[in-house]
Amino acid sequence: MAQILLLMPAANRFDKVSTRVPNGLLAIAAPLVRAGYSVQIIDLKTVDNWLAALKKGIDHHTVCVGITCSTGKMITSALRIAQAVREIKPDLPLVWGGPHPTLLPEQTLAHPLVDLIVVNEGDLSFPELVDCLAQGKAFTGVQGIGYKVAGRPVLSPARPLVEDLDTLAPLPYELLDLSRYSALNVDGSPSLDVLTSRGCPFNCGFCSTPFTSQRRWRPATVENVVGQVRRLYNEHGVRTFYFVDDNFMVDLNRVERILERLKGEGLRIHWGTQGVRVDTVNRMSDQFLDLLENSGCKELSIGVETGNPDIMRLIDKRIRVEDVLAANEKLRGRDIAIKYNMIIGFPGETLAQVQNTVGLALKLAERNPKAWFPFNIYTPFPATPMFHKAVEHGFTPPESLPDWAQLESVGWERRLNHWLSPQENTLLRSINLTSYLAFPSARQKFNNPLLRLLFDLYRPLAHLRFKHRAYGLHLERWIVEALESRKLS
Ligand code: B12
Ligand code: SF4
Repeated sequence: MAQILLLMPAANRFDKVSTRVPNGLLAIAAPLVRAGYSVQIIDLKTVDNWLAALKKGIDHHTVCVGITCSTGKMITSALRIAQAVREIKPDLPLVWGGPHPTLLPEQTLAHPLVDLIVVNEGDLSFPELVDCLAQGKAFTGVQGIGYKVAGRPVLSPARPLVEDLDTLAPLPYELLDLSRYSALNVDGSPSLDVLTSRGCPFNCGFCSTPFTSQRRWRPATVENVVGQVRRLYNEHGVRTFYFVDDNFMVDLNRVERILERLKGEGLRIHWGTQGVRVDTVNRMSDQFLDLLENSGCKELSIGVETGNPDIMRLIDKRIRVEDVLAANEKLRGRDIAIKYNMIIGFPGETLAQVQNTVGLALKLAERNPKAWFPFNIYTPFPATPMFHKAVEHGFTPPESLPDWAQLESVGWERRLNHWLSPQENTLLRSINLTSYLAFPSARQKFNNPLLRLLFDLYRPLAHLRFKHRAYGLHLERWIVEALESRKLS
């Protein structure tokens, strides 16, 4: 039987903290399994010896190897695997897909370890391409792919986005050992990421979703979402779900109907979601919030980004600091962890503005003890509205696939040109590390018991540092960064 091998490279510090299921690979595996192909997924986050797994996985039935890839350190891992595949079976086509090849298709194709790419959604393009490869037919007529002619990158016409998510094949979870994954550790029960919609109608300056989704939000129906949850609940024992949509709550009525249906069917779950906007929270009624809490909601991940009106405008967030404070008042007092995502270090942002954002976080935490605040350092991802602003401020974009590995969201400013002075950068890195570890609600993110114990031990010190902005002699940061740079080399 013709066989396809799909590979998830390793990424960064978050791989081990909370090991997330590779939904992109499951999505492209689904139609292949339905069409009768034998599909294998090797996830470097969960296998102990990926090279041995690769050697075992490739045989004369293998049609091609698919590699998913985001911008950043994952590229280094992806190239390493691609090189290994070349050495095992030199004529096996290497097909790349995912965020990075989608955002920079020609440059990705220019690398010798990339034979073909799928641009943007692969649900329809990839099975068509695989059919062509398996049957030895020409693939140049397949929409949404890239290939090479005489070594030069050529892109086929773009494929329209999938409009009706209900038409997609069910995800083949049997290809993975689900016990190795965790999205949110509420009570130690298995937890998994699930997608209920794609796309987002907004246009935030740091985000590439407006580019890839063309600002079109496409929801699966209530029946489809409940069916996905029911299946994971009954067949795989999953009790905690994390909805990883770009924007889960565009339609509050739909969320309400999903939660009512789950309750009606007796599916007693815990759940969390990313992709919640502040203005959406401010549209929620008390009844709706009661429903969230009673239906087992354990975390809402909300994009606040900054505590400064000028930066809010710069990033086109379309909310005000007052809206954030109002949303916090609505959410306080409930048994729901609130993850307020913050970004610091935007081009042109002053240290005083950074400290304002820290101040906003402390104010929110004072009113709501269930709040926590991962502060990330702004990363100029390609194809985002703010990318050019970053270049204007001194960012030198990498020019080849291997070089984009340096734009790893954790630590890119230590490797590429930017606008921050060394002192500013050091401060931002200290805020970044301590913010993740300073608040108790972050605990349920850790699925590794040893890391959870370390978190418990270190958290009081992290909180002291964050609250008093005391980053002198930041030994912990040196240790973490030294360990990470050793892993990078
Ligand atoms: C869930 C999610 C996460 C989760 C889990 C990610 C995971 N499972 O690995 C968490 C919270 C951990 C996370 C973290 C981060 N994320 Co994130 N995340 C997402 C999100 C919202 C959904 C991913 C998903 O499941 N999509 C659904 C599947 C079906 O889509 P997909 O993976 O893109 O796959 C489709 C196509 O790309 C294609 N495809 C994918 N792979 C392949 C492979 C082949 C061979 C082929 C043919 C096709 C193909 O076909 C698939 C089906 O159509 C995306 C946004 C988005 N809409 O994709 C951001 C996104 C991927 N994340 C992003 C970022 C920036 C981050 C962080 C760096 C944020 C931060 N500062 O901390 C971190 C670092 C993550 C890491 N380990 O490197 C960016 C990536 C930008 C880039 N240039 O790479 C995105 C695009 C968000 C954005 N709009 O900016 N993330
Ligand atoms: S950050 Fe969130 S709200 Fe803004 S465009 Fe991206 S997905 Fe949409």
